[in-house]
Amino acid sequence: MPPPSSSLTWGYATIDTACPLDCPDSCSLSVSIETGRLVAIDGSRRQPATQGFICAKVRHFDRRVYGDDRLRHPAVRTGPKGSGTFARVSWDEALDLVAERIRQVTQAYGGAAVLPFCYGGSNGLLTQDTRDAELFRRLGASRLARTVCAAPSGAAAQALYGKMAGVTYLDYAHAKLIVIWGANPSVSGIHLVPLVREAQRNGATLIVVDPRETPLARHADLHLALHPGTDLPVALALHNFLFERGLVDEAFLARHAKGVDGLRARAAEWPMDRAAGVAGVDVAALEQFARVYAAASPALIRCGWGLERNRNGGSAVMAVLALPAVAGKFGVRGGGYTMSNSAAWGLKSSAWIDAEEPATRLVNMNHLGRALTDYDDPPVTCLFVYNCNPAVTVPDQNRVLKGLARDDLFTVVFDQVMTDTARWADVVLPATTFLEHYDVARAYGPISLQLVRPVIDVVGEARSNPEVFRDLAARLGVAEVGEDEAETLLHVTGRLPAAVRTDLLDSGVVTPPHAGAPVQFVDVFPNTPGGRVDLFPVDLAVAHGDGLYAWRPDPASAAYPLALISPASERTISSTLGELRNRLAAVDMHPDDAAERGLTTGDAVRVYNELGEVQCDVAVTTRVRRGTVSLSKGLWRRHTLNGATATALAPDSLADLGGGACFNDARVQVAILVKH
Ligand SMILES: Nc1nc2c(c(=O)[nH]1)N[C@H]1C(S)=C(S)[C@@H](COP(=O)(O)OP(=O)(O)OC[C@H]3O[C@@H](n4cnc5c(=O)[nH]c(N)nc54)[C@H](O)[C@@H]3O)O[C@H]1N2
Ligand SMILES: Nc1nc2c(c(=O)[nH]1)N[C@H]1C(S)=C(S)[C@@H](COP(=O)(O)OP(=O)(O)OC[C@H]3O[C@@H](n4cnc5c(=O)[nH]c(N)nc54)[C@H](O)[C@@H]3O)O[C@H]1N2
Ligand SMILES: [Mo]
Repeated sequence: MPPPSSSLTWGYATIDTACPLDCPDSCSLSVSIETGRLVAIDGSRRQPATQGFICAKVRHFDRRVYGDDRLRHPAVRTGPKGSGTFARVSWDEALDLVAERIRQVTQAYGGAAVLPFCYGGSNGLLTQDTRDAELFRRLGASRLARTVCAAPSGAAAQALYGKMAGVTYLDYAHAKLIVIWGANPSVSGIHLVPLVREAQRNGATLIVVDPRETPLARHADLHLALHPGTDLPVALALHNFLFERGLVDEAFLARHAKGVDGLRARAAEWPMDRAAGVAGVDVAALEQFARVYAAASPALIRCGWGLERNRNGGSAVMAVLALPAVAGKFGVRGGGYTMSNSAAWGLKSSAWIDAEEPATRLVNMNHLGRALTDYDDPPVTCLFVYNCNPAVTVPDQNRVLKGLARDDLFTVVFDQVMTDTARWADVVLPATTFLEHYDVARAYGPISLQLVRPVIDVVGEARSNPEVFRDLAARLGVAEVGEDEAETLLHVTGRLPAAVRTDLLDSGVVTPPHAGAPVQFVDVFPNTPGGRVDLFPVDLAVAHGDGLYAWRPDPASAAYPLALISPASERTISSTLGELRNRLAAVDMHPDDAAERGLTTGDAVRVYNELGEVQCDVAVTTRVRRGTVSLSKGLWRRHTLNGATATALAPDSLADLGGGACFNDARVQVAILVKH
């Protein structure tokens, strides 16, 4: 076990730890401290993919840790809901109050009236699904379907391959063709970028499929700037091309796949010209893509999350991930696909959550607004938010805010900073950051587990998640008193395979037996029943009736003709670190769309639809395709003129698979507000 930070509160030291934030890379960090205070953070080489460098966000993490918005002590609301006025209280007072209210709510309505709400604050194994899950399960609280991200792609990857491990970053150098499909690693996983560029220098072809001209699209041999939500027809047209031209790896399919005919039949509906027409791309470019993909080996697809966030998202990801099977791209280093590698360890939190999951109501987190304003039997009367900032990150913001404004709703927000959600709380609890607590960081790009440890003195009275949930459980009489988070670390790691645990605690990092770089269909195989790729999983539940790989047309209307997408920004991770951003947000718009509306860069505009309106600046740029506008995800309410963010325009409809969010199905109109 590493020493606790208290032994380091004086003098200067450099300590190894890792970043557990919601990003594929999960960097290994070298942190310099002086007298318990953070001096500098940089990347190390302990986890090979980090290659000694990290993003600017985490390099400047001191601005969050010691910033003005940091929560330093518990507080209770003193003004009207949402006014953001709070008075300091002690932890005992705060937790007694929370326990008392939870007791009242569960007595009046039953446990299901309590809704725990958490998602992406940390990808660590300790900050979610440990003591929190035990508490809420024992209370019989409503369950949360965590669907705001990766639900459609997760369902697709599970059904096809049983979430088989994918190609890891360092193997990108071996590829002769790299397809970056709906991902923007220049922002969302920066360690992939130099490896893609290196492969290009070694002669690899680069294809980018994205409605925006991302930094890698500018360096690509082919940029397919398709209309948002049209990946499914494009991928099916590629399959159809392979099937029709006899470019299919029949031997591989016979040995390793099932459901080929189902996929082939759906693909046959998409000749090149039909798919190109729907996607708004050049037929010749699409054909070139098909030819290049069929011919190249090793050929690699990095599938991101941009293509899942719409009504066709699950089928789109399935069709994309099915390509290497149909075209026979597996079995060589640098060939195959990368999606999320978080399942590569086969870890299940059920191994360490010591409480049965109750059969209570399952609330889809994309329906938070509905749950707060519409659900009864029982009504949601206590909302407990942690690791999440739903006031700005889940669909249908206006409905969410309406719910948070309910006077009869008791809201607890447990966070590191005064988020937009915390402002609506009745009780605010201060959380530690990953520099102040233990965690286990699990990468989902590379394959690694790393130990996260407290390296600086805790700021103010902040406490870790396991500590607070255990304390609350004790106050509510559903657990023993007095466990701290180091004990939770031992508890969770004690349920890991022995070799993994030893490596993790001794060296701080562990990569799997296949050295963290599996060759698909050589070192790893589908974890599906029968061990085969299932190209047409018949019992996969698809929303919307017409089944798997069925395309649903664009939701645009004459009133709302523009597709609004909200991709990741380099300044925040979802909304995390948004408190440090000061500039007004701008919506990106193509020059032709801007000219039609008489708009120029710097004008203030209204971006609106039937759900809401965002008032912000416009930036006129050819980096977004015509008919598409783009406004970053993760903005805070202070970043727009009217306090609304892209989620105010996002419908709470669900994707075809996994109950996923449809952020990119927002269709909008844009009009002038104030001329520059
Ligand atoms: N700096 C930073 N890093 C992050 C995050 C962050 O917010 N900031 N978020 C983290 C999280 S939570 C996640 S899930 C990952 C996401 O990682 P990515 O998947 O790389 O990020 P996204 O921004 O969701 O989408 C990537 C690209 O998809 C494009 N796109 C949008 N709609 C479509 C479409 O219909 N089809 C296609 N082909 N492309 C489309 C967007 O223009 C964007 O360039 O990144 C993680 N890393
Ligand atoms: N418009 C639009 N919105 C989107 C998306 C989109 O494409 N478009 N994509 C979405 C995606 S990909 C995702 S993943 C979601 C993420 O949405 P959220 O789950 O809301 O994630 P964050 O915005 O990062 O907020 C996480 C919060 O957890 C807090 N936190 C971090 N660590 C801890 C801890 O140890 N303890 C406690 N108690 N709190 C902690 C952070 O301070 C932060 O305020 O957003 C979604 N929102
Ligand atoms: Mo995400």
